[in-house]
Amino acid sequence: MAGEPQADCLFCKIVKGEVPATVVRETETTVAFRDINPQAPVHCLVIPKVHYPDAASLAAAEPQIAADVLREAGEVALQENGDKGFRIVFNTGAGAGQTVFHAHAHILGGRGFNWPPG
Ligand code: IU
Repeated sequence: MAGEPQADCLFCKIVKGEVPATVVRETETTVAFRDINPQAPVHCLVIPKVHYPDAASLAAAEPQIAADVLREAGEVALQENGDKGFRIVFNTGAGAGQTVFHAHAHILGGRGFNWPPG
C-alpha cells in the first residue's frame, strides 16, 4: 500500500531504528539525521516516516507530510547552521542524482554554493 514501509529500503530501516543514523531531530511524521557522506560542513537529511520514492510522489499523495518535511528542513538548518543561508535539495529521479528512493530533503550549509548547481 502507498506509504507503507518497504523491506528493502534503507531509510525505512533508519525510521525503524534497524540501521544506525545520527538523528538530530524527530517529529511524529519525520526524522532528520546527518548524511554519512557530507558534502558541506552542515549536511543533514529530512525524511518522512512514510515511504514514497521521491519528494514529488510524497507531495502528490501526502501534501501535509511534504509540508512537514519542508518545515523540518528549516528547523534543522536553524539548529545546525544558525541564521546563515542554507540550501535545500530534493534530487528526484536517477537522472538527477537520486540514489536512495525514499523521499528526502538534503539540508546543506556552512559554505558557499554555486548557481547553477553542478
Ligand atoms: P540522494 O539524493 O538519493 O543521492 O541522496 C542519498 C543520500 O543518502 C546521500 O547523500 C548519502 O550519503 C546518504 N546516505 C546516508 O546518509 N546514510 C546511508 O546509510 C546511506 C546514504 I546508503
